[in-house]
This record gives sequence, structure tokens and C-alpha cells, in this order.
Amino acid sequence: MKLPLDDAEVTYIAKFFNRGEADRIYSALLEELSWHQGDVYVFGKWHKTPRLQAWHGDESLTYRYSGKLLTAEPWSKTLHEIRLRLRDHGFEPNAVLANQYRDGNDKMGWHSDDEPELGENPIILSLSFGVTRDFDLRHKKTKETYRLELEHGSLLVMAGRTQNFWKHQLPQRKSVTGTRINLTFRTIFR
Ligand SMILES: O=C(O)CCC(=O)C(=O)O
Repeated sequence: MKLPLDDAEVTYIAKFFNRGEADRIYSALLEELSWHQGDVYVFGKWHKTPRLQAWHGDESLTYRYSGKLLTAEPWSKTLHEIRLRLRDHGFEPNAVLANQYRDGNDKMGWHSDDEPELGENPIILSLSFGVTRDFDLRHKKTKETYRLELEHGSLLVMAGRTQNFWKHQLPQRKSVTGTRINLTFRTIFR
């Protein structure tokens, strides 16, 4: 399903992985990835990120994120498998940022994935596993907003000029008790 957004190319595929595959991937990722709580620099102060994260990719790829330089951990078995599946669909990412929202208190604030190393029109391949969470997009100029639910096994593709014109966030949901894992596969230009 292509979302009806101006100045954007956003496509949502609900069952990119079937239920059995998604269950297996979710459990494997919890075990395999080098999860840690990162640091984020906001209004002149360092804070712990309100989620766990992991950065994996091709050898020695670095990525500047929230003012920190991260060096990629190697691909894990399951990440490699997912990458091959994305390749079957014509995508060639070389890195992935993984986010683990332990429960509904964990979140990610408004931002665009527009770091220079992602190039001019980045393709962000965002996979969701675990509990369903709301995801918001907001146009930078018109302030138009769009909300969708990201489900277990789904793929959201943000391409074209999306990052230039829109921000996105994963809002806090205090009533949510389950865990969600998000993988955003990207291509980093060195
Ligand atoms: O968890 C999500 O769906 C959003 C992740 C995100 O915005 C990011 O990694 O830049």
C-alpha cells in the first residue's frame, strides 16, 4: 500500500514476513544483536536513549548518530538472511540500525534520516517485529500528519524525497507492555 502523502514515497507492506518467519526472527534478534542503551545529545546535555539499539553492517562502516560515531558490528546470521531477502526485492543496503523498544515507555522523537552519508534521497527499509506500535509522519512545511500502525513482520519503505520533506516519530504508549524490534536497513556512502 502506497501512502497518500505529498512530497513522499512511502510504501507499507503488512506481511513482508509471514507469522512463523516473523516470530522466529524476533526471538533470534533478541539473542543475536549487540543491544545497548546509547547516548543522545539534547539541548546541551547527554541522556540515555529511551530504547536499546545496535548497529550492524559491512566491515568498519561508521555512522554518525545523535552526535556519536558508531562503528558497525558484523552481520549476524539472521540479519544476513533478512538482507538477502531484501536483495531479492532489488534493495542493496550495507548497514542496519536496530532499535528495541522494551515496552511502551520506550520511544523515538521526531527526526528525519537525512545524515549526509545517506545520500540525497535515502531509501530506508524499516522492518517491525513484536508488538504493534503507532508510527507518525509529519510534513516539515505544511505540518500535515499521518499515523499508521507498524505490525509484526511488516516492511515500511521510505524513499524519494521523503526524508527531505517529512519527519517521523515512534511515540510513547504507556499502555503497551510488549517489546518491539525495529530494523532500519540503509545504504551508507563512504
Ligand atoms: O522504530 C521505528 O519504527 C522508527 C525508527 C527510526 O525512526 C529510525 O531508526 O530512524
